[in-house]
Amino acid sequence: MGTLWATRLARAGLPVKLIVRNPARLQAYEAAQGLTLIEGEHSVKWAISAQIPETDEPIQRLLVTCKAYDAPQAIAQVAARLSPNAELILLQNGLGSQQAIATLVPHARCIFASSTEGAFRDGDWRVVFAGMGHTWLGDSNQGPAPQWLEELQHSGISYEWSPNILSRLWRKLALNCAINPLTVLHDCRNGGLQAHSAEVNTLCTELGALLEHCDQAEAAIDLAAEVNHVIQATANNYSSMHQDVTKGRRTEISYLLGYACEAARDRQFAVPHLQQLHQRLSEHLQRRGLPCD
Ligand code: KPL
Repeated sequence: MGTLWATRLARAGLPVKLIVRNPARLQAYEAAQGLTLIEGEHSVKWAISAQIPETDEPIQRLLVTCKAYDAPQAIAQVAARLSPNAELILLQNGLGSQQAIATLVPHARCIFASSTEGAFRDGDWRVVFAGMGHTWLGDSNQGPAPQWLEELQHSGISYEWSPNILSRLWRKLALNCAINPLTVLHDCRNGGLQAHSAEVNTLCTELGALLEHCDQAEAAIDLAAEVNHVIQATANNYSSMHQDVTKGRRTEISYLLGYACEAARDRQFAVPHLQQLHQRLSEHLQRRGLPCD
């Protein structure tokens, strides 16, 4: 997502800078001489300048695109560089990391985002734009849309300011909780869950009740219908969590199922099926030598 945004912003003539993890990554990036955006037959390399977190330069606006489990630490590394009225756009999956970041940098404005854009890397510093999608942005404190939002339009990024971004993030979290863990446990494509519809629907009922209990009643409306629709519409795809496990990568379990179970625990709300699913998934990950947080 970071490459997808950076290249499109650069293409629109906006001043973009990358912050890469460490000096070794900076050296690798400099050798590649830029970020490449591949759209259909077209492939264009953008020589965007890059730096490391320790660079001594104030940050006014920061797009954070690392995984949920890396994001708070990444922000801690640059916190001292943030201008007094800095803005952070947080593009993490699930919930939990955004709130952790907002606590870390209380003076910055945190804008939460949720996107359906599809992209994958076909090499280091290269991204293939796989599917047009849409991005919702919003302020968890329900503040107004920032002025610069129109710049996204000029960059060809389809977006919308969402007055209730938390509801969107909760809804996406519920969808991911109902689909992704089961695709891992049954080792199937999303469509394979059609053979486990009773299990899926039980989870949807419990997730819907949890959403209502967390003051997110809007996010609970017709949840099971949407989950079943997504399963059908993406029947041939492997879920992102299934892909992570297959490739031996850490999953975002803590920010999806983990977050849902913790929200239930904090409110003393019983979610036996979600808890059991969390337990089964944790054991599965452990057996494969993957972190279960
Ligand atoms: O968002 C998804 C993912 O793979 O992460 C789907 C499968 C569409 C819904 O859970």
